[in-house]
Amino acid sequence: MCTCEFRFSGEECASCADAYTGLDCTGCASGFQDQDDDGTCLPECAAATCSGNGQCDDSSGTAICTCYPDSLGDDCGTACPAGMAGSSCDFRIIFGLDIPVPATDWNVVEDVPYDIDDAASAASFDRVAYRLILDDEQVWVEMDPFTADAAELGLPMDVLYDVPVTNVTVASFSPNQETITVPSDGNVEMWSNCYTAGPNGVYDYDDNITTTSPDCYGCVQVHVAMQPVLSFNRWARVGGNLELGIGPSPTGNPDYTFEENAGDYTSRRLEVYIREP
Ligand SMILES: [Ca+2]
Ligand SMILES: [Ca+2]
Ligand SMILES: [Ca+2]
Ligand SMILES: [Ca+2]
Repeated sequence: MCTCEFRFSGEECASCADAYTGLDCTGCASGFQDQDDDGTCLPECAAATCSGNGQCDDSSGTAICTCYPDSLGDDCGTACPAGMAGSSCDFRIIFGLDIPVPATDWNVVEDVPYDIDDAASAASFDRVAYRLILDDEQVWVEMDPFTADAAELGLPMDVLYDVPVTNVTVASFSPNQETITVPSDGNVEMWSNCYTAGPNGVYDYDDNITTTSPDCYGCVQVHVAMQPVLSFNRWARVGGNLELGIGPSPTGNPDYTFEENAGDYTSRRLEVYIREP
């Protein structure tokens, strides 16, 4: 009876163990990898590794999942309770919106085709989060509240916020935006008005509201360290297409103003969450 070395198997240890292949069994079999070159082959990332609920990375030699904001577990196989999300499933959704392509002049809240609008049920909250899903990319950005009124966290119809925000963290599933785990300062730009590019001449984290023109263009933008993380514009405009982005735009204005790019994505969704202690 043989006790085989770890790469071998069989009665006389003449064949390769499951993860290995080759004459001397030093290669990784199909579905396995040795990205860290330590001689041990472990499963590589596959479609099922993260249960379809996260991103897989095996560059360290071990397949590791980073779960989307509404699932947990090493394999992202545990879903948060319905309507809950966040790294501890402790955020509750208050707005959900499947974003259309054309801009159709949303001027009052009744114009916005929310499929979830639970702001009225909100208790006091100590964190807020915005989540934008664009096809297989998404971003979750959370921060300390900039208002105590949950209704004002949705598309800003009769309020405007051009304010700094604190303790911002970002979970990103887009090559265009990094994940930010160290709480950072940021700012939000949220208004229905038209706006100008401001002192630096580009549309970005620091633009100027045209206060005399409410219901004119519209933006919901979250920025961290002067870089756009999440942008959703043009919803108060008549005509053209909506504007969406994760991270700064690779072309044109960093905050996607005037890009009219919503049609570049097949699925487009904005969600707003609060954490109620
Ligand atoms: Ca290895
Ligand atoms: Ca600017
Ligand atoms: Ca802006
Ligand atoms: Ca309008």
